[in-house]
Amino acid sequence: MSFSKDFLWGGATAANQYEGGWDQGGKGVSSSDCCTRGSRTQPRKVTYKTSDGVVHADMMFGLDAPEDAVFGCYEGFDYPSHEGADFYHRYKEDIALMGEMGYKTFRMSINWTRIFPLGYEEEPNEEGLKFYDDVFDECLKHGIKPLVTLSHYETPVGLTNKWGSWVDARTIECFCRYVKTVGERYKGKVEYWLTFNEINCLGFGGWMAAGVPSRDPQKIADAAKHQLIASAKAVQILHAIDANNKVGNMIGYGMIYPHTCAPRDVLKAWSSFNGSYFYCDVQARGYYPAYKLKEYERNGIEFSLTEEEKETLKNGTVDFISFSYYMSNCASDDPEVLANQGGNMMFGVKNPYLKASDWGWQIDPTGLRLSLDYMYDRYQLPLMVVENGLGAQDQVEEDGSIHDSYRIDYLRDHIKAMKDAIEIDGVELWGYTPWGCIDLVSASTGEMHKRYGFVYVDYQDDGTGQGDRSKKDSFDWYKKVISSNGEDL
Ligand code: BGP
Repeated sequence: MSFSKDFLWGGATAANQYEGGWDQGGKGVSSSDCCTRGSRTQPRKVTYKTSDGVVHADMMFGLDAPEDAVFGCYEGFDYPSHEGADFYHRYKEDIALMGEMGYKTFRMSINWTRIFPLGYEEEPNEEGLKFYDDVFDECLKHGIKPLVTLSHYETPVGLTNKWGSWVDARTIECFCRYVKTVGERYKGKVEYWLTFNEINCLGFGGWMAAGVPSRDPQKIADAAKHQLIASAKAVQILHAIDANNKVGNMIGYGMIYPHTCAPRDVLKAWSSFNGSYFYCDVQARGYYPAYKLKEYERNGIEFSLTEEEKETLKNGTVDFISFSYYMSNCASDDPEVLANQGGNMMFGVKNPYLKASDWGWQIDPTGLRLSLDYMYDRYQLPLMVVENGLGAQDQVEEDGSIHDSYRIDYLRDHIKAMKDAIEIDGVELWGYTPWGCIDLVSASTGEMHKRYGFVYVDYQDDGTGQGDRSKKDSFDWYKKVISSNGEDL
């Protein structure tokens, strides 16, 4: 036996890409609502207004908005994540499909702006609270335990427009009010929580991760500090509400190999790794690591913590660690290699031993085993893999069937790798929730045709389609995996 008898098999989604109903039920505007559709070659844009008119700025790398920018959804662009995959109206149908597959857990997020539309109100929006009550009841009816991300790329734009979102310490209090509200409301219904999705994205994707409209390193450091304090407070709030609550963090992770065994490449890989570990170190250990403090000092970043803040971090460490894993990366310190090699997504150079998805994400199941081993060794805490999967273009046959053997192969190999990490290396793994278990909008491109699901959703990039659901071949396969507790792959 490798997977424990109560292993949490399931699937993962996020409100900003799945839920839709972006302006219904009293919901406010969130950071992702202001992002336009992009493509593999065209970055998504964020829209804001200044006295000179509407600006469309690169969501990831080009965003440095002036102080007077007012973010919002302005005309002239389509916003596919406004509709998502319409979970808002179809949650019963979708959760029934998850139940049919035998899910033990369903990772989803609460959209903060459904509860506090501007982010800083004193009183919550009852209609929003009621929606998630219904969703959680539906999950429990099917024997599915919700795994809830408190903030998944959906920061209230009200907070950005008011004071720059997480750059300002007052956002901590707003977030805590939100956490307390949902923690109390869903007591007994939700037991597993995650604080911030891929918190380590803040360094290069401040808008996506936290509604931060700037790339200024000082502002990013301030936002990181405020999020880390908020995360620690959230852990304490949820523990105080219910001793059964288990609160984890969530980081975007993946092995970073040295491109060669040249010591300088090894050093480069090691220091690149610190970028992934920093947030996790604080959330799991309760203090800032030495390498980060040195980096701030070197780069002239102002940073300090009061005694009270230090206590908060110390007393708010997580119960478990969760991460997303799609690919591994390679680091090189050789200028010639860097100049001549195409990278793997955002970092590093291409690994010649690995194949890649159509989006250039290099496929590496062994990297997942190594990631689990590294994480477990570093923190000695239970782990969950809360995102993993293959984004691909699916072909619907004339009879409506979808033969996604490539997806099954990807997932099978990664499940085998998890199994080895448990059986051979002794890692404690609580659960596995493949990403986009039902098709949804891509975070990086804002498109529909990069699909991950076991369930196909008939929406296309141009907004056509009826949103009908149908099962792919991987649906029955995953059902069998769950019913055999990972033995029949
Ligand atoms: C992670 C995010 C998800 C998800 C996933 C896949 O970084 O947490 O929100 O979207 O990546 O990425 P994409 O949608 O760009 O294929």
